[in-house]
Amino acid sequence: MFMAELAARKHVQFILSKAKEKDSYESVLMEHIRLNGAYWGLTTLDLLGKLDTVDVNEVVSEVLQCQHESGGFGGNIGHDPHILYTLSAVQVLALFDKVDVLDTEKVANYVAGLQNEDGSFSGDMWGEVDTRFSYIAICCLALLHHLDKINVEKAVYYILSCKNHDGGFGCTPGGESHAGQIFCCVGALAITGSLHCIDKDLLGWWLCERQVKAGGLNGRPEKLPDVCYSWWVLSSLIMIDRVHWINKEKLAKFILDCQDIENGGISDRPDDACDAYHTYFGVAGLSLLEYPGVKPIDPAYALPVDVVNRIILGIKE
Ligand code: GRG
Repeated sequence: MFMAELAARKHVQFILSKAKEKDSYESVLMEHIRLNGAYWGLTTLDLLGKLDTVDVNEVVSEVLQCQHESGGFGGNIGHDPHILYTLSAVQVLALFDKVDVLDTEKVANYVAGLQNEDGSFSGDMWGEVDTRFSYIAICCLALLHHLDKINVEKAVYYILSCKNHDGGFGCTPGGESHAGQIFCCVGALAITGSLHCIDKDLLGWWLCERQVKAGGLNGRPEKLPDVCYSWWVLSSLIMIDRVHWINKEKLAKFILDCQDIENGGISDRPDDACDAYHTYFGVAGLSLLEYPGVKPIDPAYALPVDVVNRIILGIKE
């Protein structure tokens, strides 16, 4: 089924070299989201079977240095806490089976404290509300075994209030449907066992229309395809059991065409510059497509399946 080949070794080198860069223009741009970068890079390495090339203690110590006294995590050392980086911290520790280095109750209290009266979640103390934060809170609390700290029913109700007539979901009620927000809403509904609240055929139709002629996926109508939507769209289609509605071979070819086979890395579209974000979502997309040699990833938790089995189901391999 797969015509082109994944340059896995090159991508591992690309990720490892990005982690070491300290002064490049790109690393300065990434500074405020270092924990997100760690999640993208380390999950890529795990999916490619190379997580053992990094020093666990170094990673754990770097993650812990980003924790704030409130229990939440900032994007880098000394930065203000935000729910976005708190999930990345928990996911990175989960990859190494090190969630227990945390005071999980304290982290969970930080996340739960961001739930609003209407069931929605703010990203931090400044109050911006977005369905991204609903997903993050639910995913994070599930990984910490503390979903009981929030009102799940209200959280689900709020997410459903962001559902549109086209079957998709937006950031807030009435917000335009966008594949990234759809992943968040469908993921949160999957984790809380609420997928029956979705019209799967209607949403599946909207999602499969995201595939353009070249095989790649866009995030909403009339937009250009981008490798990252291989994750946001495909994971959602898998969760609602409609992945057979897109052409998987053409999508795999599009992702593989976005590789830099000389220097490693994957870009948004063929021949653009590569970065850790698109490399991760490209490899994660191939994982969802069951590309040989890439570990399977869980579409709701966005972590390798063995990691989710260990944490959520308590299955040790
Ligand atoms: C653990 C995988 C994981 C995610 C955590 C942060 C988050 C939860 C989800 C983000 C979902 C999201 C909104 C993704 C979309 C990102 C993106 C490429 C936005 C670009 O939007 P536009 O409007 O681009 O600039 P388009 O493609 O619409 O032109």
